[in-house]
Amino acid sequence: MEHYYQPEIECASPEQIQAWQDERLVETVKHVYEHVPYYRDKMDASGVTPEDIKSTRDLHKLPFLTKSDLRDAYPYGLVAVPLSECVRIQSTSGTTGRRVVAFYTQHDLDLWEDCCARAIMAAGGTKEDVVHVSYGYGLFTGGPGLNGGSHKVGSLTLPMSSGNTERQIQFMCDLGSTILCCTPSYAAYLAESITERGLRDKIKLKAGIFGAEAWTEEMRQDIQNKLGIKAYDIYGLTEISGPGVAFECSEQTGMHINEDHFIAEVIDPNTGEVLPDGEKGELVFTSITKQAFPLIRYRTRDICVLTRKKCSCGRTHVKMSKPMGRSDDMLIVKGVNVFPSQIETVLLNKGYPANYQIIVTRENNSDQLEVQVEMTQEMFSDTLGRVAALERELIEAMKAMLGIYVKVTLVAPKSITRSEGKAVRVIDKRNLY
Ligand code: DLL
Repeated sequence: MEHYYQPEIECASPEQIQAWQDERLVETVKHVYEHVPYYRDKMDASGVTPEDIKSTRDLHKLPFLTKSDLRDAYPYGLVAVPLSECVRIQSTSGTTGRRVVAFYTQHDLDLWEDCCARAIMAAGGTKEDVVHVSYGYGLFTGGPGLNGGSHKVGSLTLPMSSGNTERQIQFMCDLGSTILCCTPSYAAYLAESITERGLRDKIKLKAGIFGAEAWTEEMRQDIQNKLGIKAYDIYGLTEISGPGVAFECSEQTGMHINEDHFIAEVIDPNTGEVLPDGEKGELVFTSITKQAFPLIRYRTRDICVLTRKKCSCGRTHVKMSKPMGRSDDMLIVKGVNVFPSQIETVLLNKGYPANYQIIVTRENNSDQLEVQVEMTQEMFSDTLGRVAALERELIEAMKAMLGIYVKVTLVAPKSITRSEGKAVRVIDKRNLY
């Protein structure tokens, strides 16, 4: 139980991984064809039968599944076992359109928790650790996933959930939390609050496992410096189980995808063509060990690169880069593609904190992009009279990064609302017109 670093799986030879994937894919496709009418109809419509799928080399023959399929089949249309076999439902926040609900058998919960346990081990976690879980609990997968993983590692688990920053910090100090799990934006907020209270010396944190939203390398450095920890990335999505689909190891150069459970492809988002490793495109997952809610060729909308370079940690599973934003997060402003992560990079490189808000409006048929940027307290006391010059400097830096004019407004410390879960960075008012 306490050994969730599984070298025989995580460091398996490429041939072994391929053999697992071939066998499990064939079984999964047969299973969904027989048990999920929605899949059968989709495969029939594409003229592909389970017999056509003999190994992963045939994966490209299968149709893609998208979020709109999940919405069409809502709520039970993609469940592949009798409901009496399912023991849990989790769901996405559903900010746009209908919620996505995912189903789990006990076996599915076990494998999900195993994946999270691997992530905790890769961040240096052992049964000696106190794992402080500040992801939300409930329908969101963050809390339950890392909680289950921490139990499997045998660590002492603190199911804090999100919010109540005062109590978070008090427990962290009193109980000696060593590994913090939360969104990177909340970690930045906690770091800020700990520094302000002069409690940096009272905390025992050594590592953080941060994910569920895009964050930049600059933000990683900032959190690492402020909290004196190593900050590891973790990736996942409700549809494919939750956190732990991929996680970072000591090398901190991308996240190993648990290839014994998930097959990853990167495709051209416009043509659907499968791209070779090393090329940037949309990440597509096929789950090959799940019972209740197996998804085949699910388009995540996350843009990233896969690499198979040898990793110093010894793990052989393919690595995904940090998602460079979602294809549906990408803003098109005056015809130019803008990712919030590019704006964040400029700000952090210039020494601003990661507290900012992007506002897009349309005036006289022309898009306007404004970034409100919070100043630190020192900047605020220091820069009276120089604000306009600092804004101009940021406007220049944004122009160099994005190629367009961005209005920059420096705002007072603490004037931008902090997030306790996933940060809402963009307010696009164009839809309201
Ligand atoms: O965010 C699961 C999760 C919980 C992952 C805790 C990591 C930690 P959803 O709410 O379904 O699930 O959102 C999934 O969040 O498609 C990505 O766009 C984004 N995302 C998740 N992890 C990362 C990450 C959870 N490390 C969506 N970096 C995904 C960037 C991420 N984006």
